[in-house]
Amino acid sequence: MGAREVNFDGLVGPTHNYAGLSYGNRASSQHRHQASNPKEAALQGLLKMSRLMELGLTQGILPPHPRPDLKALRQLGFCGSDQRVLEEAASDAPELLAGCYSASAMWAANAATVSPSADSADGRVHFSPANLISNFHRSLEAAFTAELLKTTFPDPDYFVHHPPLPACARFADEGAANHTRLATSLESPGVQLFVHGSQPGTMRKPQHYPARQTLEANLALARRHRLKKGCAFFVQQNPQAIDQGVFHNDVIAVGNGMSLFYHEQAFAEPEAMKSNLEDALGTGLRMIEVPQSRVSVEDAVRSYLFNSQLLTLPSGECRLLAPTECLDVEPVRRYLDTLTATGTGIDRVETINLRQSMANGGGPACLRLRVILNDRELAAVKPESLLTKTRLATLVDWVERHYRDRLTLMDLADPQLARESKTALEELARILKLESLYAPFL
Ligand code: SUG
Repeated sequence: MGAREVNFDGLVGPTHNYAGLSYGNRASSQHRHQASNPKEAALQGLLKMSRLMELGLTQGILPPHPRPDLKALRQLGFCGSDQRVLEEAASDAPELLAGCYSASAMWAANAATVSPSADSADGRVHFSPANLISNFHRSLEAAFTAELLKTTFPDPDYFVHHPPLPACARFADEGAANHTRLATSLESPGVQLFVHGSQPGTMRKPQHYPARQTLEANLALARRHRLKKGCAFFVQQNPQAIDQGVFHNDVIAVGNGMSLFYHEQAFAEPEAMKSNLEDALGTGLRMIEVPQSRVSVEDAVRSYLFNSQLLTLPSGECRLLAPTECLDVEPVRRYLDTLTATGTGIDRVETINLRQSMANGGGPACLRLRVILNDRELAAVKPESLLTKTRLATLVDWVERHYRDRLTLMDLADPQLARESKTALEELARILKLESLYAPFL
């Protein structure tokens, strides 16, 4: 039976803003308090989805989470009418208000870890929503994500939904941003590479910035996803890379099929990793290692070269969909000029403008959750969650009508913004037939 990789992209929500909430994510800190353009951000994301469809790929969508999260603000002690809650939070704790307004669920790579049925002992696709406990604003995503995934992949004959891991530092989990699958084909069992930033009890950890994924979380994920023997590999991120702004492994490595494209300094023990992967996958494996002498870690972080999407097109062509910033960083531009001619198996490089998301540290790969589905599983996906040209046009029109083209942190205090966001999401719920999912949250 055929299988395909479906990218489920997070649709940017109407409250996309730059609040500088993610310590260790350099773009987030650098753009703190700048004005954002939610309309442009959402249209850029939709254009990426449209491009992938044009290339012949199946594209899914994960809609924005309800924001502001008034329930969270009430949990934190703000009370009274919605307006009062927002006004008090704006004057007493603007950072908490920004957290509850964040559109960070757009980075769907952090929504969950997904294992395809070919790798699992029970032959089903397994989903574990990430607990995202390292940042307050992101921890608010887990509950809605869990419900959204159950609604999107409803059939228990094909899909297994686990709850997020326990919400404590020991099991810190940021989803597929630290997880890659390599395999000879989409249908056959593969190898899942789980990457962690810290391992309690060891000295090898970052000195400045937080490690957001633990080994214990990864071990639990592989266990609950019932991965077949020899299918899961656990490797540590280079702690020095984290200290240079590599807050997720997908900022410095991306895998697809039999190719792993990564920076020389991405992993703590690259040689051991290489030989283990070679033993498991055999001769067809392509380890495309980019040396520090060609692209420094700093330039990798600035350009998000490795946050590209590595795509296999229906023709068999391997295409790297990279952020436009790669052309702005000279060593990266030069590296890309030679990439297709050096026997890497990458046939073509294409760039895409996602500057609104990039300014918060989210590139092409951050915006999508990859789900490998065979034909029967694909047929069991909620139909409205898959994009068609018509649905895409409806969503573009919806964004055009509801989104602002400028948002500052001052605007978050305005109750009108909360009303606008609610109205927009109520209409979106009707478009995507998700009324019962949104109702308890709006
Ligand atoms: O978790 N930025 C996100 C970016 C996530 C990128 N995802 C992947 N690498 N897969 C984060 O740091 C910034 C929000 C703000 O500052 O307003 C933010 O949450």
